[in-house]
Amino acid sequence: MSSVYEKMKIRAKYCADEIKKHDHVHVVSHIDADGLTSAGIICKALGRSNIDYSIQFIKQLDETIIKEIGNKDYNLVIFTDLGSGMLSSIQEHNINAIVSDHHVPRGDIDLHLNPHLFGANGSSELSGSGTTYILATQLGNNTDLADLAIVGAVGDLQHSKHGKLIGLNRKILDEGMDHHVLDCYKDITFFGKQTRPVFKLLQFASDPYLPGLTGNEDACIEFLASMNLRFSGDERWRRWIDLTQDEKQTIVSSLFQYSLNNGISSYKLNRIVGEVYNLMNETEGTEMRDASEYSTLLNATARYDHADIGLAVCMGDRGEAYEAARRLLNEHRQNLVNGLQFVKENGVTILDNLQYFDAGKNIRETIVGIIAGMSTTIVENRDLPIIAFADTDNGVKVSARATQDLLRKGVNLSKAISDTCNEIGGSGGGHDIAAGATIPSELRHEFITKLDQVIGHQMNQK
Ligand SMILES: [Mn+2]
Repeated sequence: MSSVYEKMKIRAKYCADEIKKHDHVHVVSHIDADGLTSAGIICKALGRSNIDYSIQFIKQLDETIIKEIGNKDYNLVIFTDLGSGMLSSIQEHNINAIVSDHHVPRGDIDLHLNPHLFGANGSSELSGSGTTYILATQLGNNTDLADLAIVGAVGDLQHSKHGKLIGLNRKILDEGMDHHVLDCYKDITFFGKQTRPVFKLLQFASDPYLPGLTGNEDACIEFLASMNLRFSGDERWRRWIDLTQDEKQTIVSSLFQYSLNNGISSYKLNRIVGEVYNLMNETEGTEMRDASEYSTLLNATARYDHADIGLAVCMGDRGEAYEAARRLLNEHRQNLVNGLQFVKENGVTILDNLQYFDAGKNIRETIVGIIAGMSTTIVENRDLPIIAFADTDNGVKVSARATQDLLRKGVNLSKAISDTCNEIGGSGGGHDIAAGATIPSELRHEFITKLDQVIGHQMNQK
């Protein structure tokens, strides 16, 4: 009996053989970190096989877009990190397509590569980029692209549930380590180890939330200063990577002690340390060295309609495109700060089983979900999911964020959101911990009332 990985490779080989019949293909990918790395992987592989390509990034694959693609009469279209939910439509429009995706399949086509078809879980065991990596390895000698595959998996938070990558992601990680393009080890899990001053790691810590430190810059600086940890020789704040092993150990121990003193359960406390993933071909101290920072950099390009820049970074541009991506990341950070400030000033409305805020036009719909997630650091009640509304051109964007603790209490936001859409209107879905929808503006009130009931029901059933 061959393994799931071997079976996927056989299917991937079948898809790769089709690609090799063409000298030009069109790639359609999702506009987020997983979609960008998927596109980067397949475009690099195509380039190495001397196959021309064109590329298109989209937020969501719908009937209209599929029809447009169908009208273009491409010889072959490769869909990455999307497509599995729209297989019958792709077929109806007579598109010669390869779908390399990890979302739950609906329908069936011949050239379809998806972990679900082989009994693997597409939300924790393989991302769009991982699926596309398997495809790329059957097209040529592309094992070095395992690093991008892992960036996509981390971008989709596939490592977060278990504190490490599992399943097929793990196989890809192992391959990347064998080829010295990846490294993994246990370290502090907080964001920004490569590029940010150490106090920023604590200031933005949300999982676990550090009462008294999270969101409080002065307190974080003082906490570190009390350990004599502050500046480097040139009076600049040191980054995590600038610290010695002993200093890192001191901070981690102090954080454990601090958390214990502040009543954080050992279950949460264990999330301070977890597996982290480094890209060994990237320069230390750059975003691309750390899978988590890399995926954030890519998301910053995608969220501001500059997927082209993110893709160029994936393809290896460390000059102009990288500089542009960093500028977008800085703007993105400023927008997050402003968005959080909005939530601070306007507060949240608390219902029985959720809390929500309506950002109107004050927060971009593309970042309102992140702000909702970050709001756990400023709201008083962290035991309720946070829901956010933001105006869009065609209705209201709804973003919902939960915590691992809430999942353990029975909350499943993906299901709650789609059930509520079915009853009230709009369309949406996502993951158990993070989900979203777009609904007609006038349904805001009905939607939140129903969602409150649905989430209450989920927690009661547990
Ligand atoms: Mn994905």
